[in-house]
Amino acid sequence: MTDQPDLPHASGPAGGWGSMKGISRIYGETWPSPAVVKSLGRLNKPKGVMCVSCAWPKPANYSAFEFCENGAKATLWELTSARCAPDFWNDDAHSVTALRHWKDYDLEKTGRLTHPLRYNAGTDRYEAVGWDEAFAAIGATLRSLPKESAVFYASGHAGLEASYLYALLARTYGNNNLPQSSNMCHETTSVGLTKVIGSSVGTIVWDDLAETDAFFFFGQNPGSNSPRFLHPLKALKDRGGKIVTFNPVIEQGLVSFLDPQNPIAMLTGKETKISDQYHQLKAGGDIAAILGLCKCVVEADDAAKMADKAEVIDHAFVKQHTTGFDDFIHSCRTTSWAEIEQESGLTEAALREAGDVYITAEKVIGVYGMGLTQHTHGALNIAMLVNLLLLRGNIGKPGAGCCPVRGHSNVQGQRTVGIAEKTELVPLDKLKDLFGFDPPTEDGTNIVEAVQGLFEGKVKAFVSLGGNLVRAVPDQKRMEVAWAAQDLTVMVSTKLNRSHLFPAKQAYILPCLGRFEADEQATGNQTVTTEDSFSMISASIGDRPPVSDAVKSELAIVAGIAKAAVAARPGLKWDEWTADYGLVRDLIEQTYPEDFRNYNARMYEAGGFYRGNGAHEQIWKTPEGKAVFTTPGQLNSVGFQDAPGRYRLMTLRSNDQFNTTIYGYSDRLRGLEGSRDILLMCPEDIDEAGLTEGQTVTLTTDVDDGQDRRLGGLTLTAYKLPRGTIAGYYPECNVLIPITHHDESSKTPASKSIPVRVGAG
Ligand SMILES: Nc1nc2c(c(=O)[nH]1)N[C@H]1C(S)=C(S)[C@@H](COP(=O)(O)OP(=O)(O)OC[C@H]3O[C@@H](n4cnc5c(=O)[nH]c(N)nc54)[C@H](O)[C@@H]3O)O[C@H]1N2
Ligand SMILES: Nc1nc2c(c(=O)[nH]1)N[C@H]1C(S)=C(S)[C@@H](COP(=O)(O)OP(=O)(O)OC[C@H]3O[C@@H](n4cnc5c(=O)[nH]c(N)nc54)[C@H](O)[C@@H]3O)O[C@H]1N2
Ligand SMILES: [Mo]
Repeated sequence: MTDQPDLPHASGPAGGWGSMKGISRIYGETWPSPAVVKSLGRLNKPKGVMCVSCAWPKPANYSAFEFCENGAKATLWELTSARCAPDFWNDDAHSVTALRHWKDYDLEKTGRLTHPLRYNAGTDRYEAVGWDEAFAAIGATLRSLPKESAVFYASGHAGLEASYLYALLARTYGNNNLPQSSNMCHETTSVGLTKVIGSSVGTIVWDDLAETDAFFFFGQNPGSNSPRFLHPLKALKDRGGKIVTFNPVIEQGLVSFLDPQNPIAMLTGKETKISDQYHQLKAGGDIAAILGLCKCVVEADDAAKMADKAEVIDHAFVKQHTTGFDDFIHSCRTTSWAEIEQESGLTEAALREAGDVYITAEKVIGVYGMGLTQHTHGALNIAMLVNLLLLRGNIGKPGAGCCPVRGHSNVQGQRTVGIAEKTELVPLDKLKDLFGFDPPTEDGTNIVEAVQGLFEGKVKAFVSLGGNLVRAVPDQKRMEVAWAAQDLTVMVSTKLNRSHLFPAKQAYILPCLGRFEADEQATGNQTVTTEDSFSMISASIGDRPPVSDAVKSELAIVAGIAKAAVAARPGLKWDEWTADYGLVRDLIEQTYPEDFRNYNARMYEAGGFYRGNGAHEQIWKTPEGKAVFTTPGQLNSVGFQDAPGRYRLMTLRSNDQFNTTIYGYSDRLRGLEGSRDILLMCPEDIDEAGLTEGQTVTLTTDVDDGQDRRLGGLTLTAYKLPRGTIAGYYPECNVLIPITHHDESSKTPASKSIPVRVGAG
């Protein structure tokens, strides 16, 4: 355990002047108009714009500046004055093939896309095309293909209205092939949490943050990925609460925070210490670590019983609300501390110290992110965290619960309104009634299945509502070849990205409005809505001038494709819906009446309106009607054996990126500057491997399936990590992940524990 962790590389606190510098550097690089500052002031407020960055909730009692470093960067990046207009392609150096040698950062820097584009194989360039012509050609190709061979992917950006119609487009076209970015992200949550508490989303609400006694963090990095979370963390520390963190990397945001919105703190440099305890466990060591915590609870409960003291396990809760308790307790008692230490990489003493905090706190929130979801046994990681919470009744009472922190701003909401490949999640009968067609009943493909379909040549057309799938998925090298072999790629995008550079036989880039821009339709400027990590639904209204006259809204583009690809029927009113998004909200309300009651009025409520969640009320929608204790079948989540020379590679995000969008080369909060082509390894492992810090190394995937996966040119960087755990950046390392390496139940790629070897050169 590291009580006051000494940082591996010098870095200031999260927030503070560093975050101001980060924002102003992006301002200097993107040169948006000064009016942008006004847009920042509207962020995350009623009748304002909901941030395009992460899905952290928007408080009802908002502050003057309700945004963070991350949100400000994403805003400035979207509102850049740079334009990637059709004349970009006139430059001799700008063929599609040549652009493949550009870095992601340089592609993004070309600016916002202004016109619909079609690939011309003769010139190896994209060229401007009219919207009607593009829609007609896309529709004709889609209609000519077998229905099951087209895939409709969504990254978690687009609002609920466009997303609902997108799902309807796929179903009226004829399939449920609706994979989404959560398939690479929190699908483990959707599957894992549903199994154990009957809810696919987190159970806490905003007020719980102010009531809790302790946060337990497992593999979530608020400093980089959801910085507005740092405010409730600081508030907890100010009122004497505890924070305990489990993470192989010492993340600055979980060490200390200097509130950039507090002028006195900024001037005095008075930072808040965040984690009381920081446990650097092995990548994939969470099952053992949490079992250790549970063992402490069980032992303390036994001791209390012997001494006739108050019980430590909430037996009344366990009896009334759970099943599987006896088996689970048995595994806590019979698993030895030696095994737990071996598998977690933590000492019994450290785990007992963390266990004491858990036992002492009346109300605990368990927070997690990709550090739990992106493993072969990711769902078991989540079930273990739920076990820990259930022992003391920490789900469904004020100040307590399970808090998965979602990524994209509307990633959770897109699933809510029907972007789902699993038909059990969608009220198909309602769709049949509303629109007068027979929705396809066969499940569609998730991301892994879609990529496998691409590799096998079965997938022939890919429509993408946002995102950069070629860059975000595993097996990226194979993906580039398979993507380009399709008949059709259609990408609804704001900026140029790597997925555009592997055009299919017919390839279109359709540029869309960003969320800050006014969305003028026949009935006036439109409102869109999003759902955050706490299931709150909020309106968002853009007011900036559109990036060009030739871009369309996401909803208008979805409707345009649908009109061309799907047979007309009286119930399908694509034009009317485009004219008035309120009509689409009415349809959403009719499809999901419990969640969206009085939708058009309630969406303007400060902080959004709550969609509700059974588990929050201790109603467990599991087959057993109870919350489920899970007895672990193994003690680590990695799904492969340790072997000499084999390491567990974690793929990390820097503070200077939003997924595949790279803002720059500063990972300020980890003290790493200037390059993303690095491999982090602890000094002991570097010595043992006979390597030297600063030398160039190559990573090779240690999986024997006939594929050669390697990534060279990485500078070996000594870093404070547990033995055997190494780290590189996402998406650069995605060439190394086999598509078959995923969570067993949800198929979320296991991007936090890839078996690799490290070689010189
Ligand atoms: N600035 C910025 N913000 C973002 C994003 C971004 O790319 N940049 N992406 C957005 C998206 S889509 C998402 S999903 C979220 C992602 O946000 P997070 O869920 O925070 O995801 P990561 O940063 O990938 O990883 C989180 C942490 O897991 C730790 N970790 C790795 N392996 C393990 C393990 O085995 N056990 C434990 N306990 N910890 C482990 C890593 O060290 C890291 O600190 O952020 C969103 N916000
Ligand atoms: N190795 C590894 N791989 C990972 C991860 C990891 O931790 N490690 N994380 C995974 C996770 S959590 C996720 S969510 C996925 C992300 O995968 P994706 O969601 O597919 O990727 P993004 O980088 O978020 O997509 C960026 C692109 O979206 C487009 N875009 C931006 N704003 C808008 C908009 O408003 N509308 C539209 N239509 N387009 C827009 C731009 O063209 C931009 O280039 O990656 C996954 N891949
Ligand atoms: Mo994500």
